[in-house]
Amino acid sequence: MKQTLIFATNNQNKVTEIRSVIGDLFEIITLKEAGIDIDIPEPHDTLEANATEKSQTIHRLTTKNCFSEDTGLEVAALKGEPGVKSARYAGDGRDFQQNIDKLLTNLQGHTNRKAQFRTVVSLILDNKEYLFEGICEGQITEDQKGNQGFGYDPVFIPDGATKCFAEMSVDEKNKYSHRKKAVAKLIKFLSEQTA
Ligand code: ITT
Repeated sequence: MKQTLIFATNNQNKVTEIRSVIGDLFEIITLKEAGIDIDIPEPHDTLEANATEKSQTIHRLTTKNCFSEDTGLEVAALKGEPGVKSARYAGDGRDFQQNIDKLLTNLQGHTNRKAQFRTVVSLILDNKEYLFEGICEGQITEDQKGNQGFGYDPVFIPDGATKCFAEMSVDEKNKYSHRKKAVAKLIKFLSEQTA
């Protein structure tokens, strides 16, 4: 029987991307589909602790196997910021455009445009937690381009590509993506458990 996992997120873009990687291997239930309507807290100062907080919150509510992920954009010239604060960089409105504007303003005059997306997945399987990491290195552009994806996608070009994430389809983004790399580790782990 196909394994079912609740995905502890309120971000529909993440659901689309992760479903595109997982395919038919596992069944992913969103919070909405599980009838859960809460704003999961992310109070900690590391991606790992926030990912754990999200998966444990949903596990406490449902007692079911579940996973979450927390992602941050870590910019070298800004000493790793916005990092864990990526969603609320320009304020609690969590506005993608305002976040991009603040990032480009803070990077004005910087020639070092190096950055990385880092995703931490927290899986709770049979009451035990497992963490998986995925990193995608790249550059922050001077101007934004494209209208696909979400968040900082219009200003991030992954190493090895000539266009930014927001100019790519989900499948193209998956060739480089931090999220894809973390989820590939999750899939490998789950496949080994059920083999
Ligand atoms: P959940 O906590 O409900 O999963 P969220 O949107 O709050 O959703 P995060 O706390 O992980 O997710 O926020 C990370 C922010 O970083 C997110 O709001 C985006 O602005 C940005 N982000 C994350 N993944 C991204 C990606 O693949 N491409 C561009 N920006 C991304």
